[in-house]
Amino acid sequence: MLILYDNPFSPFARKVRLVLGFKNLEYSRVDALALDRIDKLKTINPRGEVPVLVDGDLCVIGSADIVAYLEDCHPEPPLFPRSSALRARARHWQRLSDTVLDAIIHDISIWTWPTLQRKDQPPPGLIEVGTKDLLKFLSILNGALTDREYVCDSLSIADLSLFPHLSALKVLGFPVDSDSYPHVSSWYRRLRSMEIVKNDQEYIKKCAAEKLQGENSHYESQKIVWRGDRIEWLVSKGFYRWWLEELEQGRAVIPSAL
Ligand SMILES: N[C@@H](CCC(=O)N[C@@H](CS)C(=O)NCC(=O)O)C(=O)O
Repeated sequence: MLILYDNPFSPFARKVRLVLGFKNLEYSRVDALALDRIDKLKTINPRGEVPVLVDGDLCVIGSADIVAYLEDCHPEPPLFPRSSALRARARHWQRLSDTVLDAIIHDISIWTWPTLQRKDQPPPGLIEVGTKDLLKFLSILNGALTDREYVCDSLSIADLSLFPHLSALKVLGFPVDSDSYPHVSSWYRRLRSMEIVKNDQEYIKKCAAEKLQGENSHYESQKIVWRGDRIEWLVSKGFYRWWLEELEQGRAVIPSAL
């Protein structure tokens, strides 16, 4: 039986859950970022990040590697298009979701995360710069979806990578004006009506009701685990002094590679 070291609210874990659903695979899941499970997670992934997939003796770390592993072991239904050009396009969009879209949304939404208890305000200008980049991303995606139902014509890893990030925007306080991005908007509705997406949404809702209510947090509520792409975006926009202060005050943690 496959075991997914999961977190209901992680977009990367969510991507893997959608892939497991798409391939109709059975698995069990552990909310590995819960405070009482994180030490166990670090024994299999020293970075302390989800998702991790365990298949017998094999441990696969990171969403893109997990997706590639599942595609190798269970090629049907395929997650990657047949033509080489479309496969390159699918990988491109998966990487853009994982590195660029994730970084922008992560860095501007810290103050609206239900799991973090930040009492301060974002550094001046951060939300504005992030919103501008987010809208630029949406505009590029809107162009890529012109005359297409899915990013690579038929449903692929590109769609399943993008969706978890974009579907978090409203909850995180960044609703998108659907009139400005009509192709993104109809693509989004198409994805949302899929059974695997609806089932996952139910799971997230249930976990939110169980774990995000009440006084005692199930998750780390003070420190943020920062990694490469998220730091890169922030630094490239000039917010390095703010981030250094976070590090010096012990509110920012860099994962251990080994
Ligand atoms: N590149 C990794 C990124 C995974 C990642 O950033 N996971 C975050 C959750 S979205 C995490 O586990 N962070 C540790 C923490 O928040 O304690 C992947 O694609 O799986």
